[in-house]
Amino acid sequence: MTVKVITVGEDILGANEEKAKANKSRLDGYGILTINIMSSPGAGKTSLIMSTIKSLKEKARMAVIEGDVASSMDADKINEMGIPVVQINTAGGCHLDANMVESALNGLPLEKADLLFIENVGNLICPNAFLLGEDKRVMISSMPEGDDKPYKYPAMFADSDVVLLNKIDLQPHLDFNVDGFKKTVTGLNPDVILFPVSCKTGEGMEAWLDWLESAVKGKKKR
Ligand SMILES: Nc1nc2c(ncn2[C@@H]2O[C@H](COP(=O)(O)OP(=O)(O)OP(=O)(O)O)[C@@H](O)[C@H]2O)c(=O)[nH]1
Ligand SMILES: [Mg+2]
Repeated sequence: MTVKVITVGEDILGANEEKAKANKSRLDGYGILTINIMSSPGAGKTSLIMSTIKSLKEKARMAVIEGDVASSMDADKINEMGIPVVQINTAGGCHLDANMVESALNGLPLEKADLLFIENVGNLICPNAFLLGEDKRVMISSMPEGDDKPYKYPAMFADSDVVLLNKIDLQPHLDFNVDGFKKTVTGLNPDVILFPVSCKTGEGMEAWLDWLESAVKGKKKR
């Protein structure tokens, strides 16, 4: 007797892809640029969103979806800034999926937004395997994590459009080989755009903001 094999992973991913396409066309209909932000826990996703909101709030109407296993701590911070936000709690789930994002979209004033940030669950293993309906994927890798992360978690780097190397203000305290890191990341992903930044001091943020602003404008024109 042959053993029955159920390929659950593929089926789930297939269904997710369909839902992600529906989310994307819904967001396209509003001309919203959607950014899926991925990183390990604590690399600076919420800090990046908050610092970007401060810089762009006169130029773009923003909204945020926060993904965490538990708590609404990140969403509370965004809410205090007066930006529409929905928190998704995955109750143990280690990534967001398109179904969760669809529910969150129902709670946001999409007709009043130009730019949507989706903060994924902090995890370097699998968030890249789940499309959400985003236009661009932005991965944050922070200096204290070490310069070997692209070797250990290659798919996350390979599947991102932009990599932000965050916490560069800490470089004097760390043995982090910036050139080696850049070489490994571009080896995995030749088309990647890499910005070294500090969400704390603002260093390097201008290049990120310029890229983002022109992406928002490009989306509106379509
Ligand atoms: N020194 C320094 N600290 C930073 C920088 N960016 C973020 N941090 C700090 O790093 C810690 C984690 O930042 P968060 O923005 O909460 O990270 P996160 O990726 O959203 O974390 P999770 O949502 O828990 O996955 C906080 O204490 C931030 O103040 C930076 O550029 N430099
Ligand atoms: Mg966060």
